[in-house]
Amino acid sequence: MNNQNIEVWGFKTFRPFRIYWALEEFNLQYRSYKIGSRTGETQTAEYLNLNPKGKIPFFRHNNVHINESVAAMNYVVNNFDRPADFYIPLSAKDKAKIDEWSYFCAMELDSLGVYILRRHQPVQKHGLSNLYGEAPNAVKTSIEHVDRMLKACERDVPNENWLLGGSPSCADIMFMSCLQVIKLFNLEIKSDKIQSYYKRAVQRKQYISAMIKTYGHPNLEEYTIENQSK
Ligand SMILES: N[C@@H](CCC(=O)N[C@@H](CS)C(=O)NCC(=O)O)C(=O)O
Repeated sequence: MNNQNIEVWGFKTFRPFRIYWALEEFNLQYRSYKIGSRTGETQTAEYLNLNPKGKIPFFRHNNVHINESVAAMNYVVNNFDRPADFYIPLSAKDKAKIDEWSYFCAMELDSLGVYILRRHQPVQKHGLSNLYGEAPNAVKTSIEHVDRMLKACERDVPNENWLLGGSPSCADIMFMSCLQVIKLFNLEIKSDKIQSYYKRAVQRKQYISAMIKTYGHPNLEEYTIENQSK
């Protein structure tokens, strides 16, 4: 497919990161607009016309407009020339496994985990309780949920390589994007296996390029949560 005119809106947070990592894996040229959520930039008439949700990320390729990060990541990996070192599943089993990781990450780790925490933590702890209300029990149970879900997926995290074998796939993009936020919020990752998977993954060149594009730094340690987009 023609790879001109790829554009991404949004930065400083884990959801645009998913798209940047996919684009870097596919070595595609793209234009990125560094706008943050809740800065007012997502609420202009011009932006709302592009993305009525008023959120980031937003992805555009010619007349294809996508306002969900997972859908945009999948669009990139399914529609451009496949690089040798990125795994696109061919078997029904591996396709299902990648879907399983993607939905698990989007639903259990992101929506029911770190995003609940983000919305209801007190502002001093980098939450948005000023907007969404304090909810200590929701915060407590979301932390417990992340812990339980990491324990549940540990069995499927390999001791070497990537989730589906020798090359990264969308499963890794999704899992790493969530592990990033889990680390930003200083939640404990109790599993040594997941810790060592994370340490391997952050060394990948394309991951580092996507980190720089998203956060302005190659690694999370140089980045503080105060800087992150909401
Ligand atoms: N399901 C969406 C979630 C997008 C989302 O919530 N983005 C956050 C920043 S990472 C945002 O723009 N929040 C502002 C708001 O909720 O108003 C996706 O994965 O793209």
